[in-house]
Amino acid sequence: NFDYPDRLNAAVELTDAMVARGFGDHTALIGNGRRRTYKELSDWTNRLAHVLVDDLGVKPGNRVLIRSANNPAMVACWLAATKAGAVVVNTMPMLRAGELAGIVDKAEVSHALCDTRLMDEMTACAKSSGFLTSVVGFDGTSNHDAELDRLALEKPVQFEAVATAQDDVALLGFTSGTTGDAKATMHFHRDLLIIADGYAREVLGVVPEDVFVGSPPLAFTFGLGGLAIFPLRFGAAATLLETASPPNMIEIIEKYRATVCFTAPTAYRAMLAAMEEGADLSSLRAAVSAGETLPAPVYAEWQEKTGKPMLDGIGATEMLHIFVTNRFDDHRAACTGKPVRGYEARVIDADGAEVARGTVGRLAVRGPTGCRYLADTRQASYVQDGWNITGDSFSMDADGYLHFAARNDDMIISSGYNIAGPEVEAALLSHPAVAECAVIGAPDPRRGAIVEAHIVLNNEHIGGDILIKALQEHVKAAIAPYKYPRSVVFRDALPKTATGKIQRFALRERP
Ligand code: 3SK
Repeated sequence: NFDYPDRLNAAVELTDAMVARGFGDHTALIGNGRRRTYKELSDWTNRLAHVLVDDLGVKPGNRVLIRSANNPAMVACWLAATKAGAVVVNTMPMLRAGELAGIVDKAEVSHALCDTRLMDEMTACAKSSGFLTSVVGFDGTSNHDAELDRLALEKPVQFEAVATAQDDVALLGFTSGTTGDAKATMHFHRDLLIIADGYAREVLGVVPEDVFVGSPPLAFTFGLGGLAIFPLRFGAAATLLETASPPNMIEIIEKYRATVCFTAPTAYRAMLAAMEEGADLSSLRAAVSAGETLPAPVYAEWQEKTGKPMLDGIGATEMLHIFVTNRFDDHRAACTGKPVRGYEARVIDADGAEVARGTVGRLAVRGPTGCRYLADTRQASYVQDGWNITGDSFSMDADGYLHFAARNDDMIISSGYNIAGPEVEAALLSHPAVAECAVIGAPDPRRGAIVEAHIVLNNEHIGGDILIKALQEHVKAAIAPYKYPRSVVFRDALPKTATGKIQRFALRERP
């Protein structure tokens, strides 16, 4: 049971309420080389909320976009906008103007708060948008050297947060569908607390002494939960890294004796290698792996080297966070575990009937959070009879443990990033040399999968290393650079059905 008052503002619960509960002097955020206590975070977010309401005219329900890498200022902006009753849209720092414009238009974003270092693409986006009324820069390095920071310094540290209802929308989480056509998932104020009071409390047993570290962007709900909501809900500390490469994470783990890590298997593999070189990860008590399948050897090696289990889990932006997971006292290799408290899971066939134990089918879940797409006809296929159909194939064994089989759709999951093949195809097709293309995920031992483009060239063009490089740069300039095809294969023709549809499965079936 998750019991919250009717009037509930999640940001107040994570800041002012923590101060009232005696955590004022505890470290809340670590980043940009300094620590901030809960009291400082509460004051900072109240000042920022004043700017949003008094100077920028943000009204409850307005959509506020935040563009930043993971840093304390991004967390503060998110909390401030939530205190002001806005609906926050967190975005990844690598997005280009065209991608930002798609989000702004879909979410009808009225205000954008942008790290000044990332302003160029934001400004370009603003020029083409009919919705944005203001774009304000903040200093992501926390030197308070940008417009938003300067305005905030003049404001009082008390702010009467908007008394939102527990089921008012607080967050729009964007996720790319298989078509690359982004979907926005709406999450209530209470949902932000449920993921902490469910998963983080029940599975991780978070305590105020915990120090969190990890790599997922705060713009991905996996990161927002794991690196902001979970620590702040329990008086713990969050370390925020703008570049969360494995070496940077290791440095932070060693320096701050971090106890809880959220990242993908690729990074854990690199951390295991670093342990061979003497890296000290002994402070970690919880290693959460999600976002891509955890290979059994990584799970086994982690257990062997640290003596602690790696907790594999599955979540979805639609569900907000992890809903099936292993536990400290109940974990197995090549197994995703059992539902988190409050959630139920079934494996069903195409007609919605439960399949026999051990049989692979579609994973369906229901619980206190669930999919609510913003104005999207795909809602009807994602939620059927109250069950969320996740798009993953699983089997459930005789003891009720869930085992991942495959992703049902065309998403490519590379190093924890979800990349929609059709979006990369569209970028490639805008290059004059490309006549036709099909993008698939190719297996890769380090990244899980890489983006592989199969390309038919226009007549006058000849394939080769120079053209491959040019195509890769072309994609990087058009869309977020991590989506570029690491592998390019030139072909005379693409396999097609009689009706002319490209048969991507034929490309995936490698000899
Ligand atoms: O695995 C995922 O894709 C995911 C998405 C949102 C939140 C949490 C997770 C693990």
